[in-house]
Amino acid sequence: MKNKITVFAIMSASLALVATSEGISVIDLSGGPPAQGSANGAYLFASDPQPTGTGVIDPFLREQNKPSEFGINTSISKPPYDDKPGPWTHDLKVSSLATVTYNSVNYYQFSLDGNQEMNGPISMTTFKIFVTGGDPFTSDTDLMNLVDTGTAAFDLNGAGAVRVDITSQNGSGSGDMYILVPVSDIGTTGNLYLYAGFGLDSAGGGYESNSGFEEWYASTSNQPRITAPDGGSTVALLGAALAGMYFLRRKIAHA
Ligand SMILES: [Ca+2]
Ligand SMILES: [Ca+2]
Repeated sequence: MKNKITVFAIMSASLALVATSEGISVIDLSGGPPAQGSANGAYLFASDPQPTGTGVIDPFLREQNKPSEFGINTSISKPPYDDKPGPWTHDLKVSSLATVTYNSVNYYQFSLDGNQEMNGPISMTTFKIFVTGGDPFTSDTDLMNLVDTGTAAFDLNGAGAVRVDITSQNGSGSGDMYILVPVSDIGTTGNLYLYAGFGLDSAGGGYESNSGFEEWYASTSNQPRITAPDGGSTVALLGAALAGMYFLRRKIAHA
């Protein structure tokens, strides 16, 4: 038991990941950089808002509601959930995405620009990516059916419930948080649908959504890529911690 606590302490020191009593892991990025975390193969980083000119970034999903909100990117004129229709909520081809290499692994990068009252925090409780072949959906019913019954190519909660607390800054910028999702999970072709939800977690913890819309954009061939900070030491620390847990589990299993 003592070893277990030690390993957990190492993990806590390297990543902003804390297990709550309800079994929900909390990645706390609400303090801004250099906070970071990891869940189910993805890496999440707090980022500083860096003002960019109109047209430099190309959002593909805007969603807004309170006290919780869900959105999915689509070019359907009357999109479902809490999507904000318009040119900044639209279909997205996987092939348009640029890859970001982090610790020798290729990822796709999705950035979030949150807008909350008083620049307050917001909690992300759902982050799923679906990939479909053929033409993009033109029916909101079909799209919601995908969310309800489809198998996600990537699900941040796929290895256990996760809540991500994120700071928000006013105005458009390069975002308050970005997430790196393994290319190996998504593939290189098809239509990409990001289904993202914000608000309190299932145990009532975290921060509600409010005020202005949350906005997502992806790193594409003509979009800025953000360099992941601390590209090595933290992940190496995590690797050491995970290796420690692995050997600890083996030790327990063989005891
Ligand atoms: Ca913001
Ligand atoms: Ca908001």
